[in-house]
Amino acid sequence: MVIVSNRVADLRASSQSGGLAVGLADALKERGGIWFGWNGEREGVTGGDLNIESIGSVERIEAQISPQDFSDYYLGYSNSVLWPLFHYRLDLVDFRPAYFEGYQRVNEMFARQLATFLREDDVIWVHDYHLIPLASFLRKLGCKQRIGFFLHIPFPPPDLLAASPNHAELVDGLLEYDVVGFQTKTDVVNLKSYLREHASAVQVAEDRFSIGERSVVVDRFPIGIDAAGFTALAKQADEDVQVDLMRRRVLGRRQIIGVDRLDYSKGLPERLKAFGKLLSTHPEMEKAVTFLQIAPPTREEVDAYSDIRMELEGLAGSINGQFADFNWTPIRYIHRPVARDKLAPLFRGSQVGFITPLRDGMNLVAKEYVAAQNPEDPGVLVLSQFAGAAEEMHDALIVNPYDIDHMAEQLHRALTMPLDERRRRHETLMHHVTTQDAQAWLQSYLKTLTQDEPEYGAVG
Ligand code: ADQ
Repeated sequence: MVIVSNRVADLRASSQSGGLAVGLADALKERGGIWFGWNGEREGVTGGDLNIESIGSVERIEAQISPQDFSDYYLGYSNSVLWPLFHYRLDLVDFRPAYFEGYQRVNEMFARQLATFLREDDVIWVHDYHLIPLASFLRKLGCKQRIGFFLHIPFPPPDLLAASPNHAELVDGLLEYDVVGFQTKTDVVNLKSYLREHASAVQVAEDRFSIGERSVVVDRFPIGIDAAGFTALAKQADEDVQVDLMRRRVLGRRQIIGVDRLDYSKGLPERLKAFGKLLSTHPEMEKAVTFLQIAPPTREEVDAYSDIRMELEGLAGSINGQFADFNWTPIRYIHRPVARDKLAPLFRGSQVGFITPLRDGMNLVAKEYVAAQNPEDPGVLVLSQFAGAAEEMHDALIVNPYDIDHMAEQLHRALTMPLDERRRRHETLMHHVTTQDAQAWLQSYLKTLTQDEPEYGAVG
């Protein structure tokens, strides 16, 4: 098995630390193989030496990229074109020919470097938007192996995609895979409609298109978490988390929690405004509830990310300025990453999980919040209708993240929800999170990827 992703996971991390990368790493260790990706440094040399490390039956291979590649491939095409475009934010897209050239250049280089390690019977699984054209470059080098792609972020509707000057090349790149996996039905429908309108692919079955001699499966594989592992983690609170919980219990104060990478797709300003609205429309909530938002900065070299950081700091400051008292700060806004073993008990000790992205592939935090709850006295998940997770988590309070007033009302509803309703909702959500977990995702994707291609005649 060969996994390719922009960054290579730490294969020595204990499975205790959880997370998606660990699930994939375990699957790789079981089968033996390679994990290939960029080493994360920006000062390398294009085509420079690979860093190869053997860990048991797995080889961890890291490639270098130059400062120019970092700017064009990583900051440029991946994070200033594809990320905003795929999150429906055309207003933030920065198309530049040099970015696309850099994207192609790095993908071609990765393909050349990886090809020398491949064996005939390998199965290759490529992850995420940084690497869409990888299969097409591998095919040009004569690779006939089964190659699958999984997109962790949303896939936009044809009209939006067509706004990108390189849309045809991107989709042609996808069609070089044997399996193209998405998080949601909406993403699948979006690619299928694009293929019907713009491409020469012919639909030969519900989930399969043929292109010349070959065919590609287009399907959804909703990603999950290691639910059992996260529940266990949530039950072991460190002393500092326990003290925080006790303090709130004594003061009779409840907590709303949000945890995200600081990203404009996560709907953070709208979320802070909704909390401010809750305080102004329900004055009895003053001093009775605190909003803890953890959002460490990412991709700070991209302008849109420093803009969102400034906007949030301003908003948190102004809401705190309006409502805070000497013994109560309404919003606690943390910029630093918090370790998973602290996050999990913090989720368990928070009465509302407030997860309201404007657009999100899945959103694993929503699933982690559910897994962390005490089933006897669970908190309530308030979830954006535009998170992939909302497609199945119907028992969350589903909100429109652009509608501040409605979000404030749903926060109030969550904070005042009777115990039996909380339990009933949590039970259904928990059933979903534990059955559709990371293992189920992995197995269903790999099953599809390793299946032989059936013979199909074109429909019609
Ligand atoms: P992300 O955009 O990173 O992932 P998400 O799925 O919510 O979004 O989070 C991934 C992981 O990072 C979670 O395990 C979470 O606990 C952790 N995390 C997030 N914020 C954190 C913080 N402030 N401190 C510590 N840990 C934090 C992309 C897509 C998602 C998709 C995932 C997986 O954007 O839509 O669900 O990939 O496919």
